[in-house]
Amino acid sequence: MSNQEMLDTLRDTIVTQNINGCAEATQTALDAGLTAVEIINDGLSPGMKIVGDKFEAAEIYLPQIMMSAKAMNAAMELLLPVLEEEKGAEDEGVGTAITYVQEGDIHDIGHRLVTTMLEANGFKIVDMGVDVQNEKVMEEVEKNKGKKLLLVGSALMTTSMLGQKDTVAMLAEEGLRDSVKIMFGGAPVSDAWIAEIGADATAENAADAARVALNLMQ
Ligand code: HCB
Repeated sequence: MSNQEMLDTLRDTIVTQNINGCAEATQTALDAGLTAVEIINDGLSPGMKIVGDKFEAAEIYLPQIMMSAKAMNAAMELLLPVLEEEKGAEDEGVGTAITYVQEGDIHDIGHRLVTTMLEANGFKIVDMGVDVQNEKVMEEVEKNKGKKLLLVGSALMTTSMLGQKDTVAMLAEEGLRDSVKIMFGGAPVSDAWIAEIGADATAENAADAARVALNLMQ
């Protein structure tokens, strides 16, 4: 099977909610020498994009999305340890990253991928999980004040994305804005949004997030 055929198979297992097939296809691709980043960016994520578009067009419903997410998670069980190995730990000590998903939002697949990539690139991680209130974020930033600090927020819905604006405003109100760099991401987040709310950067995917994060820490 060619690399492209393997990537197409990975995409299709997500779209057809084939949980076992997705794990098998992931292992096959790893065994054939594809990197975890290629498998995610060029196989699994395009599948998730198709699923999202079908949901929006009312061609599929929530139970099907949940099964696609389970297929993605089955792949991630195999990929997360490989991602850490692929990057190694030679860049240790680049900074501390506080990662979280905005209040009201439980989409955690992208958040977990970004968190893993940052850890693999030498960041010390404080993972606050999903559905995190801004007040809790303030507490965590305050606690880590004085370190080389990066706030990494995800929002997958236009509603939860609005909370990012409040995050930046609250950091300014509490006198913490200069203590931390801010990278926000997730499908609805754009460069225009980052500029509007006064955050520092966004990133397209987990590999890009690691690159942007390292730049922000320089
Ligand atoms: Co969900 N959902 N969902 N969903 N869901 C979306 C996000 C919609 C866009 C689907 C659609 O309508 N087209 C939509 C949001 C619409 C909107 O607001 N614009 C939506 C909706 C509406 C909902 C519910 C409200 C549905 C309902 O209940 N009626 C509900 C909300 C629950 C809640 O959060 N309160 C819901 C539930 C679910 C699940 C539970 C079934 C499941 C999540 C399972 C889980 O995460 N454990 C789910 C899923 C899987 C999706 C889609 C299909 C895929 C998301 C995903 O995992 N993508 C998504 C459609 C889509 O996004 N196109 C759909 C794959 C990952 C790898 O990509 O974008 O998350 P990512 O992360 C990337 C990238 O953004 C970047 O790097 C990551 C890695 O490459 N990145 C960052 C992420 N964070 C970053 C931070 C940084 O600083 C930098 C980069």
